[in-house]
Amino acid sequence: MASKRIWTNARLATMAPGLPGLGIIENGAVAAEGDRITFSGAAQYAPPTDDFEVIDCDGRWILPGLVDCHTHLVWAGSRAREFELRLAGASYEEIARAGGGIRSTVSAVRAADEAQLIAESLPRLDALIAEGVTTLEIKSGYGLSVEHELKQLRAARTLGKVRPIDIQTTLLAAHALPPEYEGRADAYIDLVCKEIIPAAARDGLADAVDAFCENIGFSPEQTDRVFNAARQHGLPVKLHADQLSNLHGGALAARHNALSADHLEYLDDAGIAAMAASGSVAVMLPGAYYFLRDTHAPPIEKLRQAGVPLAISTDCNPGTSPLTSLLLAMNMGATLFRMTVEECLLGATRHAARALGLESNSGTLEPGKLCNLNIWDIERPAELVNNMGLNRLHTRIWRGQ
Ligand code: DI6
Ligand code: FE
Repeated sequence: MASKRIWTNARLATMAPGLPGLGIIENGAVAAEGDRITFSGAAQYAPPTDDFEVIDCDGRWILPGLVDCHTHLVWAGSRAREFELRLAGASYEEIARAGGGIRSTVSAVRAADEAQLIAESLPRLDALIAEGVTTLEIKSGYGLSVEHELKQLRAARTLGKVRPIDIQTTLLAAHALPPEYEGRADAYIDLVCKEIIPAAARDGLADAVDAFCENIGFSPEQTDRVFNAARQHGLPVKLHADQLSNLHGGALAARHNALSADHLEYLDDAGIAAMAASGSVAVMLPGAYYFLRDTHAPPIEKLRQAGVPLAISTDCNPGTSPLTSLLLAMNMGATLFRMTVEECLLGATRHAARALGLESNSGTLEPGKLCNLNIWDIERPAELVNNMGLNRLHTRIWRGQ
């Protein structure tokens, strides 16, 4: 029989859509059978505790497990040298055009076997887990060939077997042009559409497909082709859109009913309207904005007015956001993008789950969802956004355990 556990004497921020704000319940309880929540609400309505293992939370706060919905967590090597070059005045785009940037990580990833990729990625994963992340998206995009993209995706899937966390994988083969395709971007997109996407779909290694639509990445036309191929293989899409320039990526993503469009620093009004109509989530990545010392913030106020759901994520990657703290990402969302505490917390739970198509399983404390939750030693949820570097996680529960 499935184990039955109940967490009592807790204050809940359920993030449930039926409730206002954070869905706060002051005197609450959460019950689970096996890996699913069976009750979440006011203590007075909780089931009798007789056949439950009872965990007294001593008045602590329970929030849903954190969801980091946009990362490039699996890579090899370091780009700290590039960081020094940028500090000395070089721009990210200059370094990329000179063959550094993403391509230098591509060389390191191609040279590594799966075991090395896993070993190098585990400390990053463990940092996120230690802060209460229970669902994590990991993209490929540093292999850029059938063999190496699949290797990266397999490493990502394996991480979910060796640690207590739900991993969603995204194929980002259209991340950069591999050196052997220099000057032949359309031929590389052929490879992505005709070989890499089909292979990842065949092996069940990808839950979604992403692309980097950018002047230093791929054009809107090439992105369209990638997304059409993804659809043919039944895979949902998401997009790195309008990060460094306005290529109307937000609108393009919306046209393809993307789960999300991410970055969006240069998103324009038409893009906002298109995203509002499609229901795509806008994923904010303040770590990259901070690390690149960007000054063009995404149009948060207009996105808010248009009712576009906002998520927030680390974008953990070696070149533009070597960030392994979703808590700090929330702090940056508030300080740099002027997101409210409520937006940051919903953005790292309910809306992040939606950006992964996981809204029926994760992101809130509601009956029927996976029992992924965190017990925090805090006075109020705003502390999770306010603190910079202090981790007040008391207990992390993944799938009921
Ligand atoms: N946008 C980013 O910020 C990362 N990828 C992307 O498409 C950068 C990845 C890197 O520099 O290694
Ligand atoms: Fe990214």
